[in-house]
Amino acid sequence: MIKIKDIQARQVLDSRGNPTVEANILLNCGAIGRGISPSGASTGRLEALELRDNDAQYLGKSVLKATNNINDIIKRKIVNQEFDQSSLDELLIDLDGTNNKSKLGANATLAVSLAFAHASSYSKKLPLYETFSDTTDYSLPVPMMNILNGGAHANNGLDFQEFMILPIGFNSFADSLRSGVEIFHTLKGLLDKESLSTAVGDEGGFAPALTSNSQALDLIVKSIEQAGYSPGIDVYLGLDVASSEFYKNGRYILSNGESYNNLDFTGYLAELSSRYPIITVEDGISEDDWDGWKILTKELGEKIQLVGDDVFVTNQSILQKGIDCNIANAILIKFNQIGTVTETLNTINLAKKNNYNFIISHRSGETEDVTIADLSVGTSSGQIKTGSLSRTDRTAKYNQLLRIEDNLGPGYFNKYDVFKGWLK
Ligand code: 2PG
Ligand code: MG
Repeated sequence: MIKIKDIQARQVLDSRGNPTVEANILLNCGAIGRGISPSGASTGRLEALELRDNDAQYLGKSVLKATNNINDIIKRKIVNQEFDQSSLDELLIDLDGTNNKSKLGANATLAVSLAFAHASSYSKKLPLYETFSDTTDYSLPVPMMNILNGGAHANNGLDFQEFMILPIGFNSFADSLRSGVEIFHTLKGLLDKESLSTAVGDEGGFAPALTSNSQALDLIVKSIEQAGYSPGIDVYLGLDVASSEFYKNGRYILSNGESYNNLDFTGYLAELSSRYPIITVEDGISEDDWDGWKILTKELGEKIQLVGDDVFVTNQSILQKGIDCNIANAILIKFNQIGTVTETLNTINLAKKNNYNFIISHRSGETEDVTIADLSVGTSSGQIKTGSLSRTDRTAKYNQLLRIEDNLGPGYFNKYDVFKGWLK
């Protein structure tokens, strides 16, 4: 148990220039820790609440209610008291008292929870990733790099939100990262040549005005080859369809006017994943279409990874329902969808126990906080989704993984077969 001496919260900015919550904790032993909450754009309906002021400041987006909750309600309960991570998180959950953190705000509880994780690892003189694990079973994750952005993260008319590369066939995280960077810059050259925009979207990937999902995938395959790598051997592809964004009245409606029911949309995704070396598809079906999820999982669940993001929202009880209904085979993990470190670890443990893959993920609104890099190593997630190869809010996480790899030494990259024989 560790005694907290002081806590201070303030409003800072995220990568989109919107306010977010930062908390700083000082322990009695002199250790300090800082946590900053990220923020999503294509959020799941059942995510924990991000408390915003909705007044005249920052176009309604200021978070002074949340920072005041920390500086007042939470501070009064934790200063001069002793905690470990789970007892602190339990107190935050009890103090909030709602099932979606709507009283204190998940942006407030998470910033405190993260700050405590940092302070406590500092006080124990341990790297942060060690504090997320009971074992020494670490691994460096395969990065899912979102090099072409669409959907709610860009204004280019692409329906799918993320077109990702997964450089799997490498011996180290550093080499995997290097290949991703080389492919990213090669893609830039290809776009330039075709007079397409090389401006980037919210997660640092390019956001050119393309006419179809196939055109995006063709460009990526070409850039992998031109960079000197083999698609489907060294480097695989991944999609975040974020289909809840274009699911209306029971149909999946694309911007070219095509409209599908869940069966046909599954067929469309199956066709794409047979034509391209796609190994993972996130939110291929909407969070409001569990029947569709069953169809998708039956059709593709043996062949590729099917990731639930909006549908599970890092929530243990929703994931349990998904497991019971046999939907998806993987979950995306985002701290701020649930609001504390302990609840996040509980959801991860449930996924592990049920043989579901879990992927540690950033949000589209990020900051200099790199905790997710440590979380992915400490929990041996095997995969991390943290954007493209530009913008410091994204590359900061990759840089932290480079530091951790140096610290651990060789042999930790892609150590376990998280792709379960899905490699074609
Ligand atoms: C997602 C995330 C991160 P957002 O949908 O997976 O890429 O986006 O943070 O906007 O929900
Ligand atoms: Mg998603």
